[in-house]
Amino acid sequence: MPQITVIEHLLYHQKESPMATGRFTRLLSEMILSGKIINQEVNKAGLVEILGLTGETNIQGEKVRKLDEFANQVLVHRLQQAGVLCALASEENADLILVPEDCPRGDYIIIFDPLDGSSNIDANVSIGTIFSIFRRISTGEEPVTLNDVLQKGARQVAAGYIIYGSSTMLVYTTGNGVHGFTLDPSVGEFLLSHPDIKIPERGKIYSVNEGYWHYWDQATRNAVDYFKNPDNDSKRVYRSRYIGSLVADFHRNLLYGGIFLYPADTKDPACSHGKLRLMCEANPLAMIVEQAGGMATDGINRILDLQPKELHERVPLVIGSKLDVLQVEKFMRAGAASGA
Ligand code: FBP
Repeated sequence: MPQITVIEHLLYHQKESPMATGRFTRLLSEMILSGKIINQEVNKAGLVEILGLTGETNIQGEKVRKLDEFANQVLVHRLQQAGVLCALASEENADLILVPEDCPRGDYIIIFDPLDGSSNIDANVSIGTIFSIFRRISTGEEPVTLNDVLQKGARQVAAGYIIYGSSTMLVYTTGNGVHGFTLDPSVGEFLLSHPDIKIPERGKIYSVNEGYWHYWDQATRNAVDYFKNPDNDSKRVYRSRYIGSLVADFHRNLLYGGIFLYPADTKDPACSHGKLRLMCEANPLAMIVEQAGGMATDGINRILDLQPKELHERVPLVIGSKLDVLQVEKFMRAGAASGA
């Protein structure tokens, strides 16, 4: 396969859309550079004073890790001065981050989870950066408001993630399929390694934290139970795989086929609507999985059709191979109908 860099890939696809101005390529270049800087720090985390906690607690009520904070600072700094954004939102920041007066601005809005799976950082488990890109709604001199950001996922113009694992990969979509690029450390470039990724229609893997079984409603239990003995058909065995790092679990299922679930549960009031964030986790991964032929729901409703009400709202997430997600929907609808 000819060695195509991600920027060449972007420029090639940019030609296909007459409206293209190069501003999107500029934005993604800043995301890519930020990813390379974060990757450097992640790779040598055990050698430099960057493991462990900062002592702060973030808007999610989570203890902030030093690498989380580092990744967030790199992204905010690089993206704010990119000249193509009017606002940013981070999982680590309670409020919208506006572009300073003295910086050139644009119409794009980016929402990101600087380091997903951060609870796994110190144990050298794959983690990732997730991003979602919209165009602002308001026009002209009007100030950018939350209304510009709280758009349905279906209005995303692009989404992607960078996974820092055995190799570092960028996976993104602009609505023209899903493409994966692997970072070649010897040239410092993300090179096309997984063109036009398609997720198998039915998987062989289910990923869910079964440690929360006792906090699930009956419909959720029935759905998860299904993957342990699908249609009593011993030939169809699903393997259980749960890394506890959303990007890593999602990426594996995207390539191999499978389903990831983070249902609502009663273990913690904060998780009564699931743990994962709609804007910076569910929406971008939902756009990617749909572009790869898969599906993403909150158990019943399409994630990309959900109207966000808050920047950090949580949502139950069922995502992956289409036939597996539809299977879960059957149980959730039956549960909703019977009030189980
Ligand atoms: P953050 O690290 O970005 O807060 O992400 C949340 C997360 O770590 C996901 O990556 C993962 O899927 C989930 O939480 C694991 O949660 P749990 O430990 O409850 O299974």
